[in-house]
Amino acid sequence: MKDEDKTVQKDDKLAVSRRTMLGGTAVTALAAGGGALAGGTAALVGGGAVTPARAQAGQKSHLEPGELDEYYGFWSSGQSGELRILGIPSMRELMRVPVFNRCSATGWGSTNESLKVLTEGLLPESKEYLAAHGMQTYHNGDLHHPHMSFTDGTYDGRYLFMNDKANTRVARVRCDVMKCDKIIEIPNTSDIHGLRPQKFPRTGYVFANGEHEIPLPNDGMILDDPSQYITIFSAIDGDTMKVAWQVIVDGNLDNCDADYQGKYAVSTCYNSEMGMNLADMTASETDWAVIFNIARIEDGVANGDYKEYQGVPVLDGRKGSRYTAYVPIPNSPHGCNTAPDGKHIVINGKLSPTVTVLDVTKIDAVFEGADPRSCVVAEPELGLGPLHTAFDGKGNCYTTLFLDSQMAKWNMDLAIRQYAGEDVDPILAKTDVHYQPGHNHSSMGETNEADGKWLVSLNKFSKDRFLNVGPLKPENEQLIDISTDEPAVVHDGPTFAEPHDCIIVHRSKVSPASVWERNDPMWEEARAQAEADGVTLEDGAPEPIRDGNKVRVYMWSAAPTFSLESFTVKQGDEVTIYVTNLDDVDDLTHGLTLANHGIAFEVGPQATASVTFIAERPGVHWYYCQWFCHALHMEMRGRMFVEPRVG
Ligand code: CUK
Ligand code: CUA
Repeated sequence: MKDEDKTVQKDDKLAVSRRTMLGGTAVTALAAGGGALAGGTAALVGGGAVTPARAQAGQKSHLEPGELDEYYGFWSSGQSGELRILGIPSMRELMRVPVFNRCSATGWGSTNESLKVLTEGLLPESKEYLAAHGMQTYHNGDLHHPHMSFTDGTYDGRYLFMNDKANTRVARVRCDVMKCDKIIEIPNTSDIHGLRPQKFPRTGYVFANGEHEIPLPNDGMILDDPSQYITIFSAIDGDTMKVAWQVIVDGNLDNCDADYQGKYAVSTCYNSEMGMNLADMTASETDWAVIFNIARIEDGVANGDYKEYQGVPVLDGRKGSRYTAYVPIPNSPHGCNTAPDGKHIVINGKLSPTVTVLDVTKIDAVFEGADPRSCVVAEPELGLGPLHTAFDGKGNCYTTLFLDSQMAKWNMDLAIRQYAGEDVDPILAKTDVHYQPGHNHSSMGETNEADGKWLVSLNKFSKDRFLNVGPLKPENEQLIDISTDEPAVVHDGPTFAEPHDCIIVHRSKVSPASVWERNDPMWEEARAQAEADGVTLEDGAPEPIRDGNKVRVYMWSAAPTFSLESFTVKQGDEVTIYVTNLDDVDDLTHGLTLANHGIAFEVGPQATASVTFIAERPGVHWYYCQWFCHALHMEMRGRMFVEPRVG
């Protein structure tokens, strides 16, 4: 592709890159019927001194040192299992928030506080499995979809919710401190994929799709009998992080979204055949979008029309049920995106070159018996492999075309008119992306405040876009300026495995703290234990507190010292070390690393963190602060003496 990047010689009449030309030609061909010509095409026919689209970009994406971004980007990391925070438009990575993974830097997965979050929501059968492997929790996750909580159709800055496809979990991150505070495993289903919060009146529910079909209960009594497999749609209460109800559906479930009315949620289904192999899964020409009627489901729960499995009311929403409607959609739809106009939901075709637009105002009639397809108001053909659609709030939609490696910009109104029989072409532009885009997301695009400024295309392959780093390549996430008629790629952003989805949130919606509140619930167990031991976390204790073979060490940190220069325990003791950071200064994080014990964790300003371990190694072991905090940071250390077992 290198040649395509090069600008054609200056004396060439058309001083445009080959890529621009290819893109432009496609636009010309596609727009021929509709007359909706975009800027790029005009530039081509004009000839002479034509500036490439890149230079015409309307907004500044490069920030000077010290300049702050206008948006937060909350990024999934797929199989890395963490949440990432980027600045948009600079695409600078600002932070990594461990969620389903373990983190060497922050101690997520080894501190008592994080282990509580990681273990308390596990199902008994997971705990049994993990115990058999000497594990307290899963060490991996597959985090695809991070989405913020809503109030009245827009982000409210309270929480971020995200799925774990690998181990069937849903997590919540607190936006005030950007730490995960709840993780639950979802019962009765397998492999949570699509996840979206309720937009209206508030979140409310977090909707989560179980992707892979399993028997219910999945206890080994049914094995290779797919006719008895089911898939489940779950509604989680975002405030309590408890599963409120579940609905059994036909086929499997992929992605989902909610409406702006608080009435419906919609999920795509790509295996209506219930096939167990590729050929069977793609055999049928038609799959469907499943619409969930929230009021009817809540009535069903209130009236006892369910069976309880693992403490959750499970309703039967299979075909013919009053709780659901099945809208036939061409083969294997994937993405599901509600438009900020509050009226339309776009179902992305994947194996079909089309997207299907549902009109939510026509869904009531479907539940009263109208033909399910009567809520379809447009089905434009966009190109090969449409996966996900984003919106600019001005009536335009941007759909990723996985196979074409393009972003199709199309107009909702034109698509509806075309479907109604008018001779118009809804496609306004096609932008090359590099390469094979999955999700895309526009600034504030999944809210009623979509502002049409930036679009990010999350591309699955980077191939030749960066220096070669070996067989495993980064993904390539491209920033696209959508503020002008012709979308322009303005930035390549390599990322490690493998963001599927992201959201772009205006910075006015989020205001994280710089210093923890001392009474934060995160360490409430530590506080209770200190109280029981007659000490405070802030004062610490001069000596370890012994309770049989359990020993508790309370210390504080203040740059550049720990309150204990040393402490002594006995071989075989179960030791818990609590560290409370007394510094209350912006950016003054300490840490505690205990050498040769696999222990390291972060203690933010005014935070408490703790670890528990067995002191099985007699001798002198240094602990040190691993977060550079002071000119005397290297001196911030102490010794643990472990007396050998006698006899
Ligand atoms: S999915 Cu990965 S590209 Cu998990 Cu939202 Cu579509
Ligand atoms: Cu405290 Cu480094």
